[in-house]
Amino acid sequence: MTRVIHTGDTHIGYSQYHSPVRRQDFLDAFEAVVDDAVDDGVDAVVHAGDLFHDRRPELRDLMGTISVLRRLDDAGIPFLAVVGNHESTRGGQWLDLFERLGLATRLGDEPVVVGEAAFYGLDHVPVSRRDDLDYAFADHDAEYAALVAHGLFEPFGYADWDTETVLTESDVNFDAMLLGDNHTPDTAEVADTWVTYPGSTERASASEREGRGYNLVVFDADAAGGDDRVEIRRRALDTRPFVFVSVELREGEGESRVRERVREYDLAEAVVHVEITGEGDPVTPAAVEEFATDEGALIARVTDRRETDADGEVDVSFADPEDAVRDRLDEMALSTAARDVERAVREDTVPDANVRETVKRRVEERLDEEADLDAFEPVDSGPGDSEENDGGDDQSNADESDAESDPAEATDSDPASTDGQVSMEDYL
Ligand SMILES: [Mn+2]
Repeated sequence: MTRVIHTGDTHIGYSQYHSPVRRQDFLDAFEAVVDDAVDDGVDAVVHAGDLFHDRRPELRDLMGTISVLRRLDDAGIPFLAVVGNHESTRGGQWLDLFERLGLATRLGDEPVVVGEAAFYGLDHVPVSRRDDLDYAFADHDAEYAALVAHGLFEPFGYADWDTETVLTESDVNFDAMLLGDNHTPDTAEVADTWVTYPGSTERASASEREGRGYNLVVFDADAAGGDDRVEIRRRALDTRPFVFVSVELREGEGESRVRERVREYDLAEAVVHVEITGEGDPVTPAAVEEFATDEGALIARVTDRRETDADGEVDVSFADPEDAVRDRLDEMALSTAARDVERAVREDTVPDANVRETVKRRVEERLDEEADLDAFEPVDSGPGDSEENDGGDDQSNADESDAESDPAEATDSDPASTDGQVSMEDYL
């Protein structure tokens, strides 16, 4: 019998909500998985990619990761992994560094045999390069074979990778595909092969509502019930509590009703997401957020779904769209650095192909001059709305997407974004 922990999407180094506490949470979750592996004496830990949140983890995240991997190594438990899309660099991979240190094995087309199972790896490959894949894997003589891969595979949500094609074209007959990339845990059977995602180990977005965990996969040729037995069990992790409050306001109701609803929950140390719908009076998101943190929440975010309706009458003259854009920009109290980004994206003197490079250069120039950190502070150009705009309300959705495509987040007024953590490249 061979028992392995299958985990992935740990996203170490992610300062979610620009919070150092959240950043630590992601490393802690990885450590919790490794604790369980050591306590339980499993035969291996299999990691299906996105160990790091981006391709440039900071030294403290690298050191934290190395010390966790060292504990696993001291316990004699191998760490077998592939490279995910978030952490992938053009040159060598971080995983190669850990392999060089003797702390990890990078899986590929040669089998790595642990007990009764042979493990193979398939790093994340962009859609545009998948046609070149030949799924050629070297032979093995173990009882079972498992493919560890990072990507969005059928039959689960957002899939763009056909699982049956992979299984049909592979030289090896896989009993299981142990996957990463989709943060929602799920298991299915495709052409007699188990296909499973353990999900992320900390919520990397507020859309990841259900509890976090990992898989325990058991390969057991001698098990009762036949010789083809692969069992996948899910185990829960104790992670940062997230509280979701939805408030539907009726005519005449307002902030006090929102507070009342928020107070019904246990907010202690939690990330709190409040969603307001319905009718009622205007609510200041920042005030509700402050109320929730005063009541013990670690972080609070308010999304007022009514806003788009309320602002229904936007006065835009299409005679000159540039004027309309300029007016709106003036109201947004953007920092000088954010304006740099905005200009680079919109200016027609910068060809599209150079936008990324131009933005990167301009931000780096500002970061190089320490005196210029003020350039990252929002300016008071808007008529009156900048006072309560601490970046809380209009940033409330910044973490909803895993893709980090929102350049606004990188230029957020939060001090964390000025200490060099944010790499523009990852946001564009
Ligand atoms: Mn991921």
